[in-house]
Amino acid sequence: MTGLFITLEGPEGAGKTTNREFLAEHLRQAGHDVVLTREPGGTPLAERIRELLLAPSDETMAVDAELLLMFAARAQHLARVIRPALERGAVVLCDRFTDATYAYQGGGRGIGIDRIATLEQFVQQGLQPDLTLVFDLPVDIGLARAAARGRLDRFEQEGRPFFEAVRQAYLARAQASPARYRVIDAAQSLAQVQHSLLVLLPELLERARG
Ligand code: Z5A
Repeated sequence: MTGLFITLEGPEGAGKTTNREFLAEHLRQAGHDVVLTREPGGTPLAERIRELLLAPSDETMAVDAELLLMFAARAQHLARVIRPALERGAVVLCDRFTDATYAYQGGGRGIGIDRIATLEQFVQQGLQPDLTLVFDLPVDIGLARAAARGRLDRFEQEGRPFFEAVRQAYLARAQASPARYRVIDAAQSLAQVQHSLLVLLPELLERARG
């Protein structure tokens, strides 16, 4: 693998999608082949799994079914998009990846970390992001941003304790492996957040040059 795999993580409304575009623009200006993608999703089939995962339903989804669907979508995404892009040397900017599974299914739903780690190894076979940007912000701000967008998806209908657990799980992971993670204060104005990203950009470009 010669490319660079960067993931953007954090709770809802943290600005991952907005800032993914911002970073892509700067990396492209520097001459890099940039692939923008997201999870769950990123291929037509994985996007269909995403619809299953996000649609509110009268039938409660079992937590194990949710976990397995996340990894099924990920297996497809890795095979069809992420691995081929990395093999040709591209920079992959992915909106959420397995850290989200540890945060939402682990922290939020209470699934044991060892079970998630088993699936992670099975599906990823050692592939990990080179760098993970965690856009951190207080739960209330994220929920207000999500609510302002209108109809809530199946995850966004969860209560405050769920999102608090998600946030803490992200922060714990970042603290445990500081070499891979950069935590960005996403409660700042968009201009301030993007200034923080510009400060990080030389490091990203350096890593992308390999
Ligand atoms: N999920 C999971 O459970 N397990 C997994 O393994 C994976 C995912 C991979 C879908 O993800 C759901 O899947 C997600 C977790 C679960 N559940 N939830 N909830 P998603 O990434 O598609 O959903 P999302 O996080 O809700 O996306 P989002 O709300 O679009 O968040 P975002 O991409 O971080 O934010 P944004 O779209 O860039 O910005 C949101 C709004 O805030 C927008 O109007 C911006 O203009 C505004 N914004 C952004 N930054 C700022 C600042 N700094 N100030 C003010 N306003 C801002």
